Amino acid sequence: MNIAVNPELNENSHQTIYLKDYTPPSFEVLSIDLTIQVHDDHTLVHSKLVMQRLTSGDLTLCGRDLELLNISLNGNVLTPDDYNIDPEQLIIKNAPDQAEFSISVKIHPESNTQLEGLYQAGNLFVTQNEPEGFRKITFFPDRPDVLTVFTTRIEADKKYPTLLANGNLVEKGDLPDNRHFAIWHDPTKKPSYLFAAVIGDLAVLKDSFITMEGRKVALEIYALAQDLPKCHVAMQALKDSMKWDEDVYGRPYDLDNYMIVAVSQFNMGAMENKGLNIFNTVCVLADPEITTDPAMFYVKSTIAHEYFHNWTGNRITCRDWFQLCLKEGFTVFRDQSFSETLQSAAVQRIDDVSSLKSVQFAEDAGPLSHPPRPDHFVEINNFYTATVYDKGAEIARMMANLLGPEKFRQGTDEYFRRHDGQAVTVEDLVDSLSDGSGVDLHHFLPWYSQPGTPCVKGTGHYDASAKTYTLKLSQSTAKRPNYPEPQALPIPVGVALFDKNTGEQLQLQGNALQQNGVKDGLFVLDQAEQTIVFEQIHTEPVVSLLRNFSAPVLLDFAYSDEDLAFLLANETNGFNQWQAAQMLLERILLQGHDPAVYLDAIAQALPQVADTDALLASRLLDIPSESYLASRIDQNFNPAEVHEKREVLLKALADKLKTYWAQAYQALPIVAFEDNSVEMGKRAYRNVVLGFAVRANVEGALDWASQQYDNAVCMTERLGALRQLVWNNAPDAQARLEDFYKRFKHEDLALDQWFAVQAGNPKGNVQLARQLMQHQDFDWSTPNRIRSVTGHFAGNPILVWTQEGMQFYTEIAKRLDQQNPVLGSRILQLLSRWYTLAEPMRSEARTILQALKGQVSSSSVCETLNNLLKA
Ligand code: 0A1
Ligand code: ZN
Repeated sequence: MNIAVNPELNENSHQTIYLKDYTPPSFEVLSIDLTIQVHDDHTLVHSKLVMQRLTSGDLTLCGRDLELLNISLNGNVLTPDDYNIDPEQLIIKNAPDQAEFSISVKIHPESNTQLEGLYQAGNLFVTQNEPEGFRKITFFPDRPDVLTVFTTRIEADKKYPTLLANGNLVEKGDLPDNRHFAIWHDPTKKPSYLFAAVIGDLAVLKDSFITMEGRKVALEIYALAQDLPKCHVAMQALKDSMKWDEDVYGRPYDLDNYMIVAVSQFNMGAMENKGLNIFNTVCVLADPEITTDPAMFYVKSTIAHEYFHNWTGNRITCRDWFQLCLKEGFTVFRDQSFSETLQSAAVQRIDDVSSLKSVQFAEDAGPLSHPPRPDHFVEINNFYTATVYDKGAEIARMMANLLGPEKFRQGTDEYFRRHDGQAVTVEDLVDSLSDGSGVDLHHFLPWYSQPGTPCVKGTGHYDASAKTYTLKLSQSTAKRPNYPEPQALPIPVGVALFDKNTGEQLQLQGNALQQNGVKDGLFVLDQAEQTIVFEQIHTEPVVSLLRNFSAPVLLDFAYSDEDLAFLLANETNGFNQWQAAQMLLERILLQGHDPAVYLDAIAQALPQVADTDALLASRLLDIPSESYLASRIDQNFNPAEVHEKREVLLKALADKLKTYWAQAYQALPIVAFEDNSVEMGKRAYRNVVLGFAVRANVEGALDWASQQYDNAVCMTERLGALRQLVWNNAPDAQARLEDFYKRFKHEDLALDQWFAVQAGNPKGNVQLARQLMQHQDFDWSTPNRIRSVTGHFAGNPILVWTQEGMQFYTEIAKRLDQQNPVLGSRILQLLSRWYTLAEPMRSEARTILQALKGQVSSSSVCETLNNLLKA
């Protein structure tokens, strides 16, 4: 019977699932034996499931797009009278307490374009089962709190020599008809979302790691043969991550092997399947010639992220998908901490905060706002969001900072001790951290369930005669529809005082201050309003707040512009210098402040920072993006006006330092490539300086760009130069674009950059983006290629927020609705701020979005569209 029904769904037929309705599974699965037989035009999946009753209730097996061939229970063939089946599940009536199933289904990976379940990507068959892909492979209780032992037999034609699944290889051999098989056994219990299989023809890079317990782990990275030389960076990052998790968290790896497979068609970055990670090529392949420094850094941090999941995600997993931030938030915090060891910690924090503010704050300010632990969803795929990942990481960070390294380690030790092998909740994490450290952290729980970005407001007053500095702080969070009145949250506010005259940092330690709740410079604001008095302050101070971005909040403190300029010059932590610059810039760009104070301050600070830390200098020149500025404007948003203001400021900054750019650029000649923080800093700074030099019309600057392109020894230099040429319509632009295409047309990831640089051209237009999507190398089956156009075009709100721009995105969402709804939904989310537009654009936007209704039917795209229209 074919149950692969694809009914015309409308918004009402998609079910909303609530956290409050969670019920434990009624059966456990003691083991599953899977046989996957791959053929050119279909795949057969046979499973033997041994199940045992835990509680009363139905025996439910999830299944989607499966053709059920036969099913037997405890040796008896079942007929349709014995079960209820619908497009989502199979329910066994009156199931016995011990149930052994044999089930055979037919599936079609060769035509699976959604990239969930088992799918064919080129010559490779791979799985993606998080969150609910396994139900597209076979019938199973596909929920994260059902863990079992998997044994997997894979059979395929010998044209696919690589047959992989989780665990240890126990047997392999030949079969008739030029076919062969491999049997894998994973000794650890795991939920179905961590199951993986790979069938293809791949080369492998091998290495090994000796754990702190003295066990040797075989490390293998599988990729197409031509990509194997690009796997060394990832291999080193894997070994570094394994060592770091031992050193910092005391967590060794458990299995005998760790495999990574590179796949070019993948919806997300990578996937932490137990012992068999599957990676988007963009997150694993790296070579200076085709990979920019930030992209190479992304490879290292993604390798770390997936590796760290082995403890935070796999050995301890989530009870239900509402708890997604339990594994994701904590793991992002862990990968960010690891990445700090690879480059300047200040720059790592700048990059993490900059992305938090431009993506998560924006998400939380609009119709897609949700708490890190949502309490309902229609499609869980829509909740792999910046809020779940990045705000989730900030919550873990706040608790870690409050405890300090030693107590935090006691807390995490307790978490791993209590819950290894279990599927748990956010409460379980907070309980463990509290009990292990001896510090009660339960007041942090509301951070997980309350949406919106809190705003901390404040004033400071120095009393010269009393020698006191009084800080008044208050917090507020905007109420969101369908959520209760927001409550005050515990907000750790990093505080330092600097002597206004000398710039020296003042000591805050002392009894008086401890009584006031400031410990080691961290004050926890946990009421609606609080006052703190610093005593024995002998000279007038400037306060630095929210140091190192101690909480994910907006800060609105009554600084004068001069105070901020002071902090830009005198703060001892590079992150705080950057933050001071950003606050000044927001005042100029959003509140119309005079830029003079900023321009003088940056002109003074920059050369010195550049000499000591070029990477930090490259970030100090960050000007808030138009998208970020847009996220701060809640009504009457006029994209052209924001663009113009930003351009004027950029020009003023470029002109202010016109002579400096020339000097600075000449002082940074191209040298041999080295992968370290210092050289990466120089490359980043050279590109930023080049951009300003071009903007300031420094004589010959566009020729420098052409020369930099021609002499480049790595992609960071080549692409940095190409961007200037293309974005400034330089006479050389076309020739260099053609050269780039010729050089890299066989390197998919480099070709993505070729698409991206053109799609992201601020002087481009929708027509150009559409043309790129008509190009012979554009490929609708590869999400990276689609994103290289849609994602980079979105960097220019002036182009997006036009009728043509919005239509461009809704057309793509419509096209992907059936083909790849996960991707379609993510692309549609780019329009989430439509309702802030000034009229008549706002009404036009509504009309365009409304026109999409009825034309889409996937739960992912429909849920996003419905939410957008609720704004
Ligand atoms: N758990 C992965 C992210 C991921 C989520 C869904 C996917 O397919 C729809 C793929 C990967 C991570 O956090 O790395
Ligand atoms: Zn993750």
